Amino acid sequence: MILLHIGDPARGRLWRDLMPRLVPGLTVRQWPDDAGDLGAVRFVAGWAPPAGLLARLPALEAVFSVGAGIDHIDLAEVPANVPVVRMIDTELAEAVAEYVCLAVLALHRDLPGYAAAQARRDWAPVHRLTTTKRRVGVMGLGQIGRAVLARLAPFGFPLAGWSRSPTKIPGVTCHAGDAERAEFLAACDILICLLPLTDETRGILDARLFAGLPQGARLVNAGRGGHLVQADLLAALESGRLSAAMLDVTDPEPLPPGDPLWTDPRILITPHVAGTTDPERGAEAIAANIARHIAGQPMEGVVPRDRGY
Ligand code: NDP
Ligand code: OXD
Repeated sequence: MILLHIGDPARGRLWRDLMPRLVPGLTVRQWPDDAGDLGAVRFVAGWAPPAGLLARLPALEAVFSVGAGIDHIDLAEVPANVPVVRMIDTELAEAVAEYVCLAVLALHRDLPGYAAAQARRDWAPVHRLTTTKRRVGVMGLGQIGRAVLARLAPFGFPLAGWSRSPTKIPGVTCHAGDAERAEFLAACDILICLLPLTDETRGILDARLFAGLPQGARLVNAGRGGHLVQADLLAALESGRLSAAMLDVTDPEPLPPGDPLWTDPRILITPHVAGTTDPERGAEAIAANIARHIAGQPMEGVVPRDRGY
């Protein structure tokens, strides 16, 4: 039983040693240097399978994403009968929640402005708002959005959320769909994007959306770079519609050295590190799913193809 690992060779080596202990009979091979007989590959796991590879795997039974998102996998290349399975891991969700707390507090307490003032050696305090007066909204109320809201709750920010289908979260004003989008946005002094990247959400953080936010709102994007129209963010910062942003994801990644996002003093950038799957936990989650699959039980995190997330 062969699992072909695609991505970081160090993780591939760890999985090669660890996974056979978790699923007896499983052998882990590394793409492309140690791929062996592609005809024997039953599982693929990692980040982005190279174009054309999956068509060369006649025995393929499942494709596992090492991340919570699956947008890096071209679904058109995955045979219809082969499930695509995303990573469900509470530790990953908690890591993103920790990052978003950092970002929300940094923007709430005007850190980008103070960093710029420090560079000018300028002692320039600004008025501090209490958390109860800073409204925070989360786009995407999935496993990660909910973990983020739970971590933000003790700070006292009024919390709101927006998802595709209606939902209820205690202590959070929940909105759903296009019909309730404007009402949600109008109450977000800090907006956090934790959506999956799909045809519906690509470019959602654009001038139209920013126009619906309160004047001077702040943005955190920890979803995907493809959610953000970068030129619209720069224009919104220039006009004062937005006052600051923290971005963990960009398009492309890495962000090219000449990109104007790098040097805008109102923007804090991190290199897609909000939540990275711990290699051992990732192996355990995928091994557990393979064990379920072999036993004829449903796997956890299978992505409905028509939904795309
Ligand atoms: P889930 O699939 O659990 O949740 C997705 C949420 O987004 C759901 O609430 C869903 O609504 C909502 N949603 C999807 N499409 C739309 C839409 N068109 N309009 C409104 N709401 C929509 O995903 P996770 O919470 O596990 O992860 C979310 C994303 O976070 C990942 O896809 C990835 O892009 C990003 N991520 C980033 C990381 C980083 O390091 N920066 C790390 C991990 C994840 P509904 O509830 O109705 O289905
Ligand atoms: C993920 C990510 O999707 O790390 O898990 O971005």
